[in-house]
Amino acid sequence: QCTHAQVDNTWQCDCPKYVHGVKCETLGPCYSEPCDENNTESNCKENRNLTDYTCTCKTEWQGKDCTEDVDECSSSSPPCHPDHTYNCTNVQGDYICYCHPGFSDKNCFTNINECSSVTCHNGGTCIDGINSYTCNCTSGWTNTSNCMEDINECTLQDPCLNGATCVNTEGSFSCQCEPGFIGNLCATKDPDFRKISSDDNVWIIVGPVVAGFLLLVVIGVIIFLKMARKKRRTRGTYNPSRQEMNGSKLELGRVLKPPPEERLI
Ligand SMILES: [Ca+2]
Ligand SMILES: [Ca+2]
Repeated sequence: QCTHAQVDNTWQCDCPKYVHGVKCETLGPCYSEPCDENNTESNCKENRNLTDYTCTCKTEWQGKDCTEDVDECSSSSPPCHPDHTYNCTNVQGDYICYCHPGFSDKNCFTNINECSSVTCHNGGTCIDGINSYTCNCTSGWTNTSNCMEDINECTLQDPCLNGATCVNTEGSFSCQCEPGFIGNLCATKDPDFRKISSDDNVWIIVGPVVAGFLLLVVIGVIIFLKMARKKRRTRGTYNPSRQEMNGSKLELGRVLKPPPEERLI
């Protein structure tokens, strides 16, 4: 596309890319597109006197025309994380980092958060590890099953004190205290219970026994007295039941006889 100025006999040409000269008669060094277009960041650049060109390569490529692969794995600073990678493999135009379990991304820098796919139950907290996680369970739950399994405190180490009965529950346990003890673990002596047992409780048990004994004595005395009267009436007759009582009547007689003697004296 040229225009000719007749006045001063000059040409003005609009040349294609990398074509130079007043009449576009000179082809520049980039005209032949020497840079590999897939491997370059920007267009080919020519120097001022059109004797040379420069290709700006992508990082994966090198060489004048960006056609040579860069061996990233052999470079002075390999891209793969040194501690998270067990192998770096170079390929044309790229490289591959083989990450240790638990790490991800192209260069193995990311510690995978295993907690993102885990639920710790019953109020537990997930702690991310390397290729692992831990459920920090609330008390009463075991972390072997993401805090879903109850700990049987009673079978592990009976926490109840002073002879209390341990009762396991989901996520906890309880102690059924022996009389005289209170508290969650039955560790405390019940001060009220102490008074009852030392004073009142003795008489609750002993009182009826004593009362019953006294009652029996009174009844016995009454019966003895009645028998003593009947003894005189039934003397000389055969009566097994009376005779059975005679032993005691005789004793009673002995007991009863002295008073008249005393009176006689
Ligand atoms: Ca490479
Ligand atoms: Ca439990």
